[in-house]
Amino acid sequence: MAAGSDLGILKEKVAKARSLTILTGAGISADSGVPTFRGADGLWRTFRAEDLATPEAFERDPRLVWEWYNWRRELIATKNPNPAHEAIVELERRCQEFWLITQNVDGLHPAAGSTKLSEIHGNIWKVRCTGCGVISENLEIPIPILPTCQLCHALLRPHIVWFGESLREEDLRRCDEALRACDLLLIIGTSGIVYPAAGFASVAKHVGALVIEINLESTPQSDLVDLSLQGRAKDLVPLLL
Ligand code: BJW
Ligand code: ZN
Repeated sequence: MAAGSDLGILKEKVAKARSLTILTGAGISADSGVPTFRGADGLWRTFRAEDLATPEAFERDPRLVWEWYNWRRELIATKNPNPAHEAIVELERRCQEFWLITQNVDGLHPAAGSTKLSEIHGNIWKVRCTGCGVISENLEIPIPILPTCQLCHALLRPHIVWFGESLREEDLRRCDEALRACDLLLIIGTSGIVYPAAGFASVAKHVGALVIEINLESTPQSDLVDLSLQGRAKDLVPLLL
């Protein structure tokens, strides 16, 4: 848990920020009951990323990959945004120049009401056609396996960025803009291992922003950031308001 004086300073910095950028990861949704990827109860303890979260895995066994996504969609559908997601919506409302970058695919930020955001790893409630590339919302649980495109009948895939795939150009451009413009970057609940998001703290530091991390534990970025607050996102983020 952070010292009270740290929180006081941070609250003031947040209130005075000219341009605020926030990067979130699975830790913020852990407080809603969505499993993280790494750590003791993380998804990668039970499932191998190479078998499920790569384009090669989908090519090899699309049925297995869709079964995994159906299981996750079923689980996420029962979860709701928590006070940390809600506090971020309020920060967006208060700060004129604001951008939220989330690695989360669960859709809990938009569900809470965030509008200025990039979901850089995609969204589990969207599907993309492997033939014509059309992206559409799909809230079916379960999705009938194997789903096909109504337009061209090719196989649909989850609209998710898997390992080895590039992030969308438009998202990368928008994130870069937000990171270079901000005077305060808040990094919440990410292990800071997966690129390119793992490099975002350095970009913001490079342009002179104050960088603050909120996490249950230290990360590879902890030595680089200006302040590292240890605790649960749902407890700490609302204290910034
Ligand atoms: C709490 C908490 C609470 C818990 N309160 N905190 C440069 C160097 C080396 C490798 C690469 C590189 N550039 C690219 C790569 C390859 C790869 C990569 O980074 N690999 C690393 C593993 C080394 N990156 C890519 O492939 C990316 N593409 C790309 O860069 O394209 C160009 C390129 C390709 C290949 C080579 C070179 C360039 C794409 C990455 C896509 C990531 N996709 C995933 C899975 C999608 C599947 C799905 O969700 O359906 O996205 S991986 C998984 O990790 C998921 C997450 O978004 C992502 C990040 O995880 P996150 O959010 O940090 O979660 P955890 O579980 O790791 O951590 C949770 C944290 O919360 C912990 O710290 C806890 O302590 C904390 N916590 N409870 C506060 N209550
Ligand atoms: Zn199609």
